[in-house]
Amino acid sequence: MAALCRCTKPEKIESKRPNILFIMSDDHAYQAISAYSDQLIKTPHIDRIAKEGLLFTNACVTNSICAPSRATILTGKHTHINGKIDNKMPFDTTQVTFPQLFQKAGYQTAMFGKLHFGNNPKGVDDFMILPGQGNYINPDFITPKGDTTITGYVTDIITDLVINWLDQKRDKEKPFMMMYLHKAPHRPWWPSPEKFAEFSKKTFREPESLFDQYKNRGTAAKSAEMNLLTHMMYSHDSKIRPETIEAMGGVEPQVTEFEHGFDGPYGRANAEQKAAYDLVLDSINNDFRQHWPSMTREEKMRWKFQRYMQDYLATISSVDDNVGRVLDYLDEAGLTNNTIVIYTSDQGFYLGEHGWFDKRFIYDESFKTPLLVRWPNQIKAGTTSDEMVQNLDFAQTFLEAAGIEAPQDMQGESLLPLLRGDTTAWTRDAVYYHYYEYPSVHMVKRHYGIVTKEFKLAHFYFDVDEWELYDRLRDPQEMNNVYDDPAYADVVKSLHLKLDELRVKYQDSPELDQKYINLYK
Ligand code: SGN
Ligand code: CA
Repeated sequence: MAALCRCTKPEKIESKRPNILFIMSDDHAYQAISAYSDQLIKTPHIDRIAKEGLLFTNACVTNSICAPSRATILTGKHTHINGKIDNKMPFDTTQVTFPQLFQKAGYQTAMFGKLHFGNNPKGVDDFMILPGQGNYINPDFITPKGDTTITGYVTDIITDLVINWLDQKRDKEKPFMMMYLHKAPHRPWWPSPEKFAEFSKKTFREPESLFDQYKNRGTAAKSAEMNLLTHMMYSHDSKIRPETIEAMGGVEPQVTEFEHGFDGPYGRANAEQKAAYDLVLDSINNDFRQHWPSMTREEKMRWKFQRYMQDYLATISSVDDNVGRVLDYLDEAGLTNNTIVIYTSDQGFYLGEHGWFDKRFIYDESFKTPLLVRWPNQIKAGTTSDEMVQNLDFAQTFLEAAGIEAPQDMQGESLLPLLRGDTTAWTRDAVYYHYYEYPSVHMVKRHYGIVTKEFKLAHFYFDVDEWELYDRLRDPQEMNNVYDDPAYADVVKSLHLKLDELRVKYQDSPELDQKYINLYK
């Protein structure tokens, strides 16, 4: 109504529109956020978003891998429609993305951090993005004015850029839409020297399924290459110097090994930074040299798990500190009440569950993603929702919150009713998932499926033709594929029908499956 009233100054209307601060990290498992579980790490600053807002406990992605998740977030469309099926396929930049719509509607828009594809994001007035995966130490950035390198630790630097833009560059009379995109905690997990020292002394609780033998599962789980013992690399991941391995006369070979896995990140550090890392590296390497040769397979698995968690969680601790800095800035600048703050990840991650690291599967740890939303003007503090929401829904949510019309062909649903606590307006009872990047790193087979709060039905295809069904309530760890269990015959039948309906609703099809197989060759 206000828009029709000539007596209202445009500035006034502008100032009522909410700001959007979209914070996304890369590969941040919900198991590593204390608002979800405090077994591994305390993340007080990220938790604050849920404490003062809403925690989604059943949020998930449509395709658990980096660039496709980002393309889905930007376009509000499933992978098979926006065409960004995997990390390799180019992103069609002629598509409408939600930042373009915000820009057109008079918002100031900016993007800092990891985008993963392209070098000229559309719809943002200002940006500094990492090329590709980016680097933890002294990272390079692509900017509208050319490339630059900044000395320091990536998580701190991205945050400095965000706070500096909010404080110095934005027009304070206009609303903003900021995409604050962390590289952490993506592999290879290089913490800041201080966090490296702190976390390398900690011991973490092992997941129950660390020694999973993949019984009662399909071929895909058995053939995936993401096992901590057999696929996590000595140098690249566990930070064993090549010289240490040489001095030991070699160690048992891995399935894959990067020649410069260690030197890639470490080689970027300057002398002072190296000196700080070296203290911790020396102790890790000495321990490895002394104990590794006499360890049993089980002990080796445990050692690798602890090394993994120490570094992965240390990078998250930096993310948490930096999220705290930004939340403090919002408070100081008086922006808190009318800014929608979202914390999410591009997908979940395995932290030793099923013996794994990485993601890709429709199984819970990688299918689900953290989602915490704060908007004091609209969301009741300390609430939770277990509705099945997806990264597909973000664009329409932000657009509706800003009063901008969403294009008809976006495929998600605005989460605004849920944010406002109105569950009756929310009718979705199942979501659709489709993963494509195979054959490729980690060798997770192509699959699509349907997930409800109770069940998960997935079809693995291409070089297999296998169906899996999990009872999410009775078997939350997804250890038993009950697809052929006669007790589930009715469930199988009804989920097949529902899956067919979802494929039609979202316009996916056997023809498209084949098209993306052909394009991949
Ligand atoms: C790299 C990682 C993989 C990871 C992919 C995709 N290897 O290839 O472990 O699955 O990225 O990650 S690494 O040796 O480079 O660390 S994604 O988040 O970009 O999809
Ligand atoms: Ca990722």
